[in-house]
Amino acid sequence: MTYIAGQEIMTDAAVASLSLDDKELAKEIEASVEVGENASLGKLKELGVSFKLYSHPETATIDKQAEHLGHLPGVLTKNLLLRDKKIGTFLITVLHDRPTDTKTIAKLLKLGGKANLRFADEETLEGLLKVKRGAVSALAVLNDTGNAVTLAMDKALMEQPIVNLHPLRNDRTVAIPTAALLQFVHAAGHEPTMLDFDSVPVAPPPGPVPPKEKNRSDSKNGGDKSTAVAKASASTPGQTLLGIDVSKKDNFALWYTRVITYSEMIDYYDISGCYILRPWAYSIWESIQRWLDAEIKELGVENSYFPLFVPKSVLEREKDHIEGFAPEVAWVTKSGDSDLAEPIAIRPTSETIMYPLFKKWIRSHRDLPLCLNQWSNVVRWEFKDPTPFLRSREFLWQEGHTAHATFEESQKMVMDILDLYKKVYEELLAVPVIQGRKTEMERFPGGDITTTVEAYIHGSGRSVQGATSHNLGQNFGKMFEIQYEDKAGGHAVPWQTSWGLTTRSIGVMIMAHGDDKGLVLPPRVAPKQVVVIPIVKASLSAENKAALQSYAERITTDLKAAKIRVHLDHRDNYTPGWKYNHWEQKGVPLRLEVGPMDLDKGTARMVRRDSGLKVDLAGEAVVHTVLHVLEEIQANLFAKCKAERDKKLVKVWEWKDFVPALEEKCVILTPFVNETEWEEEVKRRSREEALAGESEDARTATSAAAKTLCIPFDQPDLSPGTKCFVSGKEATCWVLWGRSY
Ligand code: 87F
Repeated sequence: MTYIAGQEIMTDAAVASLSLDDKELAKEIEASVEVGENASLGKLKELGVSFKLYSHPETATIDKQAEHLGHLPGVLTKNLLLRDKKIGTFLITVLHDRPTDTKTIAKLLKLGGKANLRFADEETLEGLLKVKRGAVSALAVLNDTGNAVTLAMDKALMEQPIVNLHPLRNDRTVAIPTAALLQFVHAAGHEPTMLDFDSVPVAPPPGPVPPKEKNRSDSKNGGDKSTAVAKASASTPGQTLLGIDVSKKDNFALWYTRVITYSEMIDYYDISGCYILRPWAYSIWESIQRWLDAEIKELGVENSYFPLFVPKSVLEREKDHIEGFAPEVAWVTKSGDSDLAEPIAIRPTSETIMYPLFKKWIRSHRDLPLCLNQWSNVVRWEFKDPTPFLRSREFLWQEGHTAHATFEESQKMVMDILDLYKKVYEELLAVPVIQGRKTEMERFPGGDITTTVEAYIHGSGRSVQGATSHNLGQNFGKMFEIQYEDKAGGHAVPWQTSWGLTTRSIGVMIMAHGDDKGLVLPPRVAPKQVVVIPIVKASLSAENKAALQSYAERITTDLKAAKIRVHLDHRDNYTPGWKYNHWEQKGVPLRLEVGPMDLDKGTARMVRRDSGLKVDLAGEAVVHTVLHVLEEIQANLFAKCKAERDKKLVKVWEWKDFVPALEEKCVILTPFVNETEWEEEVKRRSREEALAGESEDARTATSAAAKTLCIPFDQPDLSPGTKCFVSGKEATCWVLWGRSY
């Protein structure tokens, strides 16, 4: 449940299962704000702060809060009320993974060696802040009207855009801009003391525990990285690196959130479901674009650009096509304060924008084939749980639209494109896909045939539609009255196709390969394929430093000359250990460490991101080894992902084995009668049975139901008389089922 300053109510499906019904909750909040029962929300409202409010079961600890809300945009905080009888009482608000032992906090507060901080008891807490243990946050200073409490906040928190806090009750969490939190505490008469965790030696952040170096002649320099990180935090300001603090296996959704933010791919935005693609992510999109753009041009497709806006009358011209999608269309209804004469839709797809022009341009058989593509953004105002890349309200894609003289020619285009989509996934992103045709129920209703590539996410057990390619038949041609004079001088309607691949593909790749250290990028799309890290020790003479620097530069230049995307990280305010972690989180396929011993011996140490394997290379072998190993990593990622998928790809012949296989996170091939009623029945029954069962996944999942993914082109043998797994009728084909995104 999301509530924005009394104006907008939205369901966030990730917490929806835990929420009250939308209307009830909105009313409750409205009422509580008005009577001042939940004064912190009232204060936010009074200050004009936009906030989101999440409802969830009571979360008395930070771990519980993280479990329920860790996947949401913004950070969580740890909050403590500490007291020294002589010095005073402190409300401490720090990033959730900070060490909060009283000694560290006393040091950060600069209280001197004599301070004796203790956790305040419940009575003190309730007396001063009027809040229960487990519901404390910085917002509680509102109740400290006598200024008995000193508020101390994590300095690094100020760099975070959004913070999630309990609004004085621990069955709610409010998300506000961090700047607004400052505004709030100021308005409550508190000037927070800032705690600078970089100023005192603290333990290294949780997350990737760097392996101890063995047999590394330079281990004194780059050696035990956990020490390196600890030292980094201790000695060099601004070096704190948050590690991925949750494993992919334990909490997939939270892991994904951490990976995409810590790798600097995604940042969040004030509008739910809209995300910023940072350069690290956009560069991957550019790689996909570069490759696919060249390939579709080879097929004779030309790029073009059509407007973002669609007049209402045009969008609704083709009612059947738009009907099911209507709730997702976003509209512009005003310019300034004046209503527009006719509302204008923002394109959710461009059939209705392009086809009136197809009518104008296709007059003779000589105008065919007309094959256009556009790279653009589209907006679909989805109400399902948004997930960066996988389901966002605005996304980037290419949409291709072609018109042909014959069905055969159009179908060839459909299949050629589908093959390119398979290659994008398998050869660029290293994710195996299954090609097939959608069932009647799942196909795009505006067309005749929908073909698809379906990927599988091992970590969540869910499938994803990777891209689709449609044969539209003559449906749109008839609707838009596209007619041309054929060779015989008669009137003919062209056969059309449309096809699209979106930025969702990047999300699939992240989910498929990422690990507990962060992103793992396939070399073919990695913005940087190699990072070179010089191991420069403070004790090195200026002369040796310069020599090491130019050695690292030479290696970098050689790699660049071989067209390898390489980055030399020569920043002198970060330790090598910090840099190792940083580039690992960002998924760079290979790291080359060069230390003083390497300089002497003319070597470099190569470390693989996919396997962690380390090899010392002779200088002259660096370029060709790197080229070879990059290919090996690409192949290895695909093979690993395919093996994981194949392990979960099972055949089921009887209904009794179906839901148990789903619970095992399988994608399931079944003999099927391929009738819509039976497909609906499977959806209904699988949801019911899963929800009745014990499975945590099913109960918390966005959708517990299985749906058909496709009728794979690659059909196993179906001997005559084989029964459909659900209806008992004679099966007509093998169908692939799964839970999906
Ligand atoms: C949402 C709102 C309005 C999907 C929508 O798959 C319309 C639509 O037509 C809509 N969501 N679709 C189907 C899109 C079909 C087709 N268009 C070209 C593609 C690939 C690219």
